[in-house]
Amino acid sequence: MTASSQIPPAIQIEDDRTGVTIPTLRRALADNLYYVLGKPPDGATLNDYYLALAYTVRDRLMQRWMASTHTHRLPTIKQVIYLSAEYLPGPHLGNNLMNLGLYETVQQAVAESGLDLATLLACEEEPGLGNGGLGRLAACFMDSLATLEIPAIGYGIRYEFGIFDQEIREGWQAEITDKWLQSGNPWEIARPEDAVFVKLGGHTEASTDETGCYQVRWIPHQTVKGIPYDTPIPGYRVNTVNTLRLWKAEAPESFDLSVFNHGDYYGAVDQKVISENLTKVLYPNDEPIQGKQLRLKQQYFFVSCALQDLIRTHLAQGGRLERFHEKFAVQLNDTHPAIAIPELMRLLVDDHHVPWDLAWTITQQTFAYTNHTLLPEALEVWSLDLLGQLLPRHLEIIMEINRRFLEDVRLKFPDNGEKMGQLSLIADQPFRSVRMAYLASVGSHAINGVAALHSQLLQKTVLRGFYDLWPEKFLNITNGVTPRRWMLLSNPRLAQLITRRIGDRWIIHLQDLRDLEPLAEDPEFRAAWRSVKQANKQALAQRILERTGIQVNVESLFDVQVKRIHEYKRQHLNVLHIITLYNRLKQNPSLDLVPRTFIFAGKAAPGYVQAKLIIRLITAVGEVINRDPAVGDRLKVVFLPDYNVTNGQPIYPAADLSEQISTAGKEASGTGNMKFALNGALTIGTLDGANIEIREAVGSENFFHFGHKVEELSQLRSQGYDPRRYCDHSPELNRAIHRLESGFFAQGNRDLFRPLVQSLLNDDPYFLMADYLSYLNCQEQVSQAFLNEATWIRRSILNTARMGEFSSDRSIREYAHQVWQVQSVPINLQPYSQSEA
Ligand code: 73E
Repeated sequence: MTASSQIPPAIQIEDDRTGVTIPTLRRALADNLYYVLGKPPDGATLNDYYLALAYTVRDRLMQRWMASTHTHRLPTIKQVIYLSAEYLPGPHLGNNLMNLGLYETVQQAVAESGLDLATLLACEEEPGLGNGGLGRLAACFMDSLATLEIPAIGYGIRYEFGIFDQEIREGWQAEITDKWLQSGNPWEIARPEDAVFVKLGGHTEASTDETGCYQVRWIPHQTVKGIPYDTPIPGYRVNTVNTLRLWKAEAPESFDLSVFNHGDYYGAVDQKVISENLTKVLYPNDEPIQGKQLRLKQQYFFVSCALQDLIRTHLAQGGRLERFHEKFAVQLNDTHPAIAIPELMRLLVDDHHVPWDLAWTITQQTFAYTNHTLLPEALEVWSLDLLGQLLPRHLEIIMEINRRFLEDVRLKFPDNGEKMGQLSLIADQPFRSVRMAYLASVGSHAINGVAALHSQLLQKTVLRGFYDLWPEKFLNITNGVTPRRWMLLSNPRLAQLITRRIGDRWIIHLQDLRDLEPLAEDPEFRAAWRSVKQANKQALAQRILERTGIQVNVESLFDVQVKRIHEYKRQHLNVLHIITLYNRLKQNPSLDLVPRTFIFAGKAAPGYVQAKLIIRLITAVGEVINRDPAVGDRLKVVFLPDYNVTNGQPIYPAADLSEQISTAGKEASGTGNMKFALNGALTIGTLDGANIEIREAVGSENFFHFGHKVEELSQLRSQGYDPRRYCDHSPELNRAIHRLESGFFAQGNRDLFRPLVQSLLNDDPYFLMADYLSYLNCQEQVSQAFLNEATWIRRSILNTARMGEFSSDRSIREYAHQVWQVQSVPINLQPYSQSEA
């Protein structure tokens, strides 16, 4: 007998929690339905089946997740800590199936059990824990971190109510509370054993201890308990499974017994309600929420939970606090978590008795700050009053950071009192407040913007003084999107076509899409490309019909603008174009016009009156145009309700034209612009945010650009901008504005759109009037280009082929090397007991 034949054949134990054959998956599904959900197959709802399937998939992540967590905790391994008040991961089931490589097998297993995977996937309520681009970016980054096998934890808030669901009622936005947790969340695991306590309010007391050391004690008014809920974030076809850890606030005890015993039952329950309110709801605003104490509480709460969690695990692993920054690289997703800087100082100095100077070095080495906006109204400040009430100790620490910082400034620029005022973390006007972007800049070793133009403007405007002080701290890292969700999952037809021709490495090396370039000349490939686009348009048309009752022509140009509704994003400029085309048709009914379907989607902040009016404008223009027989199916205007990750997925693959038309200098980056171009839409856009880099990448001949540049707009402004002048010089603009003024789209009501018209005619802060003509001419070029199908498809292929650099994998590699100094850590899948040995 040979040695090898003595080894018994590998025994395959097909465990119901790990096996991936079809019979095992079917058994696991039935098992989870019965034993986890307590439902017999004949009494189960579709949602029960969805939950059973989700548990079946979660089981198959568990070994990788535990191995990753175990490995990532080792003191020698540096971990990325992403602090973000928002995450928009989208539905997990489809993504997890794909990343595990189980999509097709599970589809078949489910089918053999008499179910349809697509129907089960549709049961999942997505976690809408963010407003828009910033939260979605955090989710793309979590996907890329795991795929690149970089150890990471995302910390955030487990809002009980996420972003509201949007309905359109009589043309207006109506907000419906989001109930994402209502039917159970199979992806999260509560970890009450890891709870931490967070102090709020009260006062501080200074003393000198027996060794003569100055000490400060914070005596809080209230304490809340933070309970972590963990969600696994698996990488694509790797063993790494990172963690998204979201915190829920609870009362420290269910009942305040002393109050209860005194007979004040309601008073006791009150405390519980007050605590739980903290993480009850996401502020549905993509601008900062000024002056709201609850918002500051939310920010402080999750940041304090996160830092306490890190210090605890670090110490438990035998780590030393002097080395905290060698174990963790903490990224601040905008200023929302910037209170982490004084909080880490407090934990180090007050709780762990680290000397101030050392604590400050550790803090600066730990944090890095990403700025996402330059809009002046969006720069966060907290009044000293409010901060002092809620976080008295942090206010003292911020004042001390500022005192020391300004002392350094004074030494560098003696006799320059003005400089000190400019750089101070404390603003005096219009009220005494902390400038959070300044605090984040002083407390971080790296500061980045999210697109090349944005980073330049950041250095020249908002953070100019800090750039002059420390140019070496500043860098640009252009945003990206994950090709897993935004191609593979959302555009399977295109993904398959591409993979058939160039293989599947592009999924993790998006630059490989370059190999498609020569195929742009191949008529057969072009035909296949066109078929995919048409099938995607057909699928979207079907959804449009179901959701809005509007029948659209799939041969028409699908002209799409989907994003938050905001004046600077200029959805109303798009509308002015639509009205102009309509006017032309009314003037000349036999006009040979390239048929278009205008598709809009996006939520308006509930308190943003002008944005809500823009939604009403879109629906009103649609109501008139869509039913005008003189128009036929040459123009259609659609507003798709409730834009979110789920509803966005079928939109990008079906677009011919991507509208990226913000006022130059206002959109920090944009990421929708990337999703469209990656899926083969051509862009019409201003030279703003990442549009500039997209245009450079795809080639200016494959991108329709228009509008004033940043410098041209500042010139216009300084010359005394007069929007009415443009009306006088353009009869078509004049006519379009007149249509609005006359009440034509509002059943004769001349008041309805008056606020919009007045804003355009009187100050037009976003320069719609100045850019109108250029936009119109550019749209004419788009129409002409669309008429030539062969060259349009060629350009579409070239867009996709050249979008490789806009993968969030590239962004994350840049953060890893230039900011975090972290490496990939492949995860070994030995059974846990062996890896312990
Ligand atoms: O340009 C986008 C950018 O692509 C920017 O407006 C957005 O961040 C995206 C990702 O970098 C953004 N969101 C917010 N600030 N910038 C924001 C502000 C307050 C609350 C919520 C979100």
